[in-house]
Amino acid sequence: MKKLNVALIGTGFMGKAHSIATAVVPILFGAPIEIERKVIVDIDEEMAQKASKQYGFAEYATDWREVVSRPDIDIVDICTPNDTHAEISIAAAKAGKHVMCEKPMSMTVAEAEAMLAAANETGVVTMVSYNYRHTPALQMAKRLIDEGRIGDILTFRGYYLQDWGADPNAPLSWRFNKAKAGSGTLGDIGTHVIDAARLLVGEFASVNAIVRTFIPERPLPLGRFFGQSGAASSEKGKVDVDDTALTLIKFATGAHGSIEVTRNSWGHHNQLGFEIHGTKGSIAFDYQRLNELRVAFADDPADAFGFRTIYSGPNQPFGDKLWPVAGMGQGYIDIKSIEWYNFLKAIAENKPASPDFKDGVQIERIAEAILVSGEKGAWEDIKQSAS
Ligand code: SOE
Repeated sequence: MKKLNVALIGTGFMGKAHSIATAVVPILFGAPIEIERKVIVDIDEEMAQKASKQYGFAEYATDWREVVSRPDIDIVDICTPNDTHAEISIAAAKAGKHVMCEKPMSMTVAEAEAMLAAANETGVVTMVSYNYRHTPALQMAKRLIDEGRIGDILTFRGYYLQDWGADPNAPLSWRFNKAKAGSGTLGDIGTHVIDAARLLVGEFASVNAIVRTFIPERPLPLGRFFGQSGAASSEKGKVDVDDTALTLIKFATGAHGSIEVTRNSWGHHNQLGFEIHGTKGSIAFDYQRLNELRVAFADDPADAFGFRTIYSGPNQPFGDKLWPVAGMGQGYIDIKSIEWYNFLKAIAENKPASPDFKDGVQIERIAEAILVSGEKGAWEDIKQSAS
C-alpha cells in the first residue's frame, strides 16, 4: 500500500500528543502502513509554524478547508475544540480521507449522526480518540471478561475524577462553554468511561442521573492557553455546562452500574477507573496506576484469596510490542501510540477501527440521555443501533 500523508488540525495539548504518537508508532509497532506527517494546521500562523518545527511536520497551514481537500492528503487528524469536529470531519470524509477525531465526537447526537453518514458514504475508516480503552491493563480486563474468567458481569462501578476545575478562579476555558464544548464534564471526560463501560460490559439500556454545575461563573481567560490553566482577567463569564454527573445504569445484559464524573474533586488529577464484579471474580483498574490491573478470582485457594495485582508487561495486550519486562512502566504516549497503531491497522486491512464513528454516535446518545435524565429527574431509555 502507498505511503499515506497525514494532516493534523490543531496544535494544542492533543495536537502535541498525536504528533508524538504518529512519530513513534512505526518505531514501536512497525507501522502497518507507512505514513508521512505532511502538514499541521492552526488558525494562528505563528503557532502553526512553530508546531511544524517542534512536532516535526513537513509543512504548516492556517486553513483546514484547503488542507482537507488536497489530493495528497490521505488521513485527517482532528485535534481541535469540539465545535469544529463535525464540520471538519464531514468535509474530510466527503473528500475521501480517513478520519481520526478527538473526543467527544461531537456537540450533539445529530452532528454525530451526520458525521457517521458522511463517512459511510465514502467508506473511509474512522476512529474516535477514546484513548484510555487502549491501555494494556484495560485491554487485559477485556481479555479476562471475554474468556469468562470473572463469569457473568453483575455490576460496573466507574468514575473519572479530575481537579483542574475545582478552583473557582480557574479560567473559563472553552471546556466550560456550551457553544464550544457541547457539554461539560460529561462530554469531556465522562464519555471516556462510557466508552470503557460499553467495551467491557456492553450496551446501555437506560440511565438515571444527577447532573449539576457547582461553579456558575469563572474569570475570563487572557488569551489562548495550553492544557487547562492560564492567565485570567478580573472579569467573569458564565459557565453553562455541567460540572458533575452521577449516573445509574441498566445495561442491556441485565447488569447494572454507576458512573461518577467530576472535574471538581481536589486531589484526583486524572483518575479514570472502574470495578467490575462478576459471578466468578472481580476486576479493578485505576488510570493513575495504569500499569496495574487488580483481580480476584473466586476459585483461588482460600488461604491466598483476595485482590492481587497484575503488572502490565509483555504478557498483556500490546505489551510485547512495548517494553520487554513487566513493571518497566507504560505511559500516556504508549497508549496514544497503540491507538494510532490500531487506526493504521484498520486502514491497512480495510476494516472498521474501534472505537469508530458508529461507536461515537452511541456514546453521544448515552451522554445526551444522561443530560436529559438529569433535567427530568427520571430514567431515560437509550436509542440503540447506530447505523
Ligand atoms: C481535560 O479534562 C482533559 O484534557 C480531557 O479533555 C482529556 O480527554 C483527558 O484525557 C485529560 O483531561
